[in-house]
Amino acid sequence: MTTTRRRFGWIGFVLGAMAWTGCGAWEHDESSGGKDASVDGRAQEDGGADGGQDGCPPNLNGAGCGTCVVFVDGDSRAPYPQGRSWADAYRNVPEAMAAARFATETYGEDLVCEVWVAEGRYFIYGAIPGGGDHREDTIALAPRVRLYGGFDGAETSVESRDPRTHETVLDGHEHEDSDERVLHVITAEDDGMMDGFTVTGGKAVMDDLIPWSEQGGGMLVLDGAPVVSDCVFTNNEGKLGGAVAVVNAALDVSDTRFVRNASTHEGGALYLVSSRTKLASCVLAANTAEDFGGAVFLDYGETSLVNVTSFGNSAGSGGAVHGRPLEAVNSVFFGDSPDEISSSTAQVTYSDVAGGYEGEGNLDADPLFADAAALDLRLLPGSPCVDMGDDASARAADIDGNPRTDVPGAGVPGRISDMGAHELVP
Ligand SMILES: [Ca+2]
Repeated sequence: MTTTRRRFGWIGFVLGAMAWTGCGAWEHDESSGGKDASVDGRAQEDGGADGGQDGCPPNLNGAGCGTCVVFVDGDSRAPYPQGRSWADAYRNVPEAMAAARFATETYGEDLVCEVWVAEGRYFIYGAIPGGGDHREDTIALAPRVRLYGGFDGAETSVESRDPRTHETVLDGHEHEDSDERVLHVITAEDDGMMDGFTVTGGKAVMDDLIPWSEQGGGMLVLDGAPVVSDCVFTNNEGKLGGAVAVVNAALDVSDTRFVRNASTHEGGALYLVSSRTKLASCVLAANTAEDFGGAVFLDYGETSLVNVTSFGNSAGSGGAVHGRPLEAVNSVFFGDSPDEISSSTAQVTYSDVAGGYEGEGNLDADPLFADAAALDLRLLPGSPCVDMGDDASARAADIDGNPRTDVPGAGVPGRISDMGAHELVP
């Protein structure tokens, strides 16, 4: 695939000026020009205080150089950044991902690299240098590389960041006022993970010369089993899968919102073909498809929805979900147009489905969202969905991290979990 060739070209661009000489020596290649000599000089002068460590390659430190973190901050003023600390942060994500990928592929099969991205908006179109088609610029997930957003830009651990406070946006546009957009903001052709981002602005439009150009404006998954958690996909477009397309691959998504994505054909938010995809504690809201599956289109494979709330999606058929085979539990499908679930083989249980759906524990009732017009889909006290889920299927916490809570007098005695992405905590 063209994007793969360009990605490896980019790694060479970043790291070609340096050479690993073994036994802890990371030296500059003098033949490559004076600019990188100052990079190497900085690394030797302030490597320790800057997050690096004497004798380790850039981004590696700790015992045996076994810890790898690559920093990204759009406000970084480092003249020749190597991503070794917040002060030395790269200014864009693809550059940092290339460095992390290089480290994992070079320094051992057990090495895991984390990429820490500070709050702000990162434009992806044009972020990868070179003369290629910038519509193909993308953030390529990779095995053993963990991509984290939501940092203020001073943290020293992943646990201390807060993505809800420090929104970190991966935007497929060239800049704020540009009509130029990438085909896929994120691409996965193997395992990988991302957590704590807003993904927006991708537009997967058909181009006969570019394979998969019409699938997954926000994210295209073609192989492996990547993991997405605590993200928002919004205002992405595609012919097949406005936000995400998964074809012959797996995807595990949790605590994630898909809002106002659009497809000109199938799958306003997600297009899943021969995939193994699980959505847990997710919201699907106000997505549109002109033909099938306002939020989700699926065909073959295994698709599982656990504690999902679907509202305000629309399509020609299957306002929330179209396709087969589907398994849904502890979920809410309400206010989608013209219908909720259009599927010949769906197992739906312990769920609230407008218009009703055959299956154990199902309801047909207004879920009483807090403010549906504003897409605030938390449950109000008195909601029929409270304490009506199947506890064995529910995750321990809801999309906001609230624990499962037994509300006295609500639901079925002995049951704790609510239906939908949100747990009512009185
Ligand atoms: Ca409950």
